[in-house]
Amino acid sequence: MITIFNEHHALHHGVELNDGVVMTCWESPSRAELVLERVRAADLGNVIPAVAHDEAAYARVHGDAYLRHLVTAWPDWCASGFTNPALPLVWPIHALRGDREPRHIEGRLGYFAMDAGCSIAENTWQAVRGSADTALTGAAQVLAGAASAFALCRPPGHHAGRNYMGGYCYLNNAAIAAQALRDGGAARVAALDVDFHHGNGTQDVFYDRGDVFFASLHGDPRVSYPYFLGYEDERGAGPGLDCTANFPLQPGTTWETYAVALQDACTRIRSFGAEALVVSLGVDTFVGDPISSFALQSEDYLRMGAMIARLDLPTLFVFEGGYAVGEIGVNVVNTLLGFESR
Ligand code: Q9C
Ligand code: ZN
Repeated sequence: MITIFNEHHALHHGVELNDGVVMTCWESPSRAELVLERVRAADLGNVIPAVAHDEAAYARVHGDAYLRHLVTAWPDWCASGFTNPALPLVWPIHALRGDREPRHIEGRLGYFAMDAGCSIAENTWQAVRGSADTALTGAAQVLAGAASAFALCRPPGHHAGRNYMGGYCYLNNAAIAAQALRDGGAARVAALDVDFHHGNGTQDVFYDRGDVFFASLHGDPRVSYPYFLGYEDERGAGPGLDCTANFPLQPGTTWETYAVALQDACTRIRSFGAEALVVSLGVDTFVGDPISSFALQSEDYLRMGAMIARLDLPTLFVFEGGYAVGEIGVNVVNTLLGFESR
């Protein structure tokens, strides 16, 4: 399996609120480097650089005003006299006006964000677009006939919606890749999200569409981030009704329980008639993850990969979360090796 990698990912290491204090994010450059190291050690296959894409490819998934915000946030933040990483501090929740984009950068940051997990600094945009380019390069590999590919994206993408960032995610790499597969000729595409956290952004992008199926296995939103999406009764809308499937799972979930839900998700994807598959591959389901609560073991990822392979679809793996850096390489590469063992 070919791996796509963009070295500019390292230009970005954000800050987030942790225990009431601004700290560097769990989502760190070392994550991608450790996965790459394991890809090489396991001889998974060639590693190729991401091909730069035009912003038009991102605009297939994201709104123009949001993309403009991503490009101008840092210069506008500096022009307002600020000097530290940009973070939002006010959000247009419920009864407040969500229909007006403020002009001031301080207001705009909240307008286009779901949380304070996505800081913006001088080189953030370069890393973010490089990550989307990594996914797009992977999609191109699959469209060219590769049975599978691994987009080693960083920063991750599945929490980013059409018009907002959140949870370390700015552009939705998996959604952009799924759309590229559609645009490249696949009539029906499935996005399977196995990150511990619900893929709220991917669900947002495809919720009312009948051509892209979205399935997510994740920590129950009653007790797990992102808290405000990912319930079982979210099934899609309009032409997309029953093209979204959510599998909320409880803290402590082991492979035994997880496998049942994953099999269900795969059955749904098979009956949908997908011609290509994008897997949002987060390994924060690992028992040792510092910010999540499932209990998968490293060997379970071999089984996960093998189960996904049984769908027998051209498959693009897109890297998402996973914060147990000691085991992150083994867990990711085990999934890919399990897939290849089919
Ligand atoms: N203090 C992904 O896995 N914060 N994003 C959790 C930590 C947000 C996770 C609380 C976690 C976002 C791509
Ligand atoms: Zn996650």
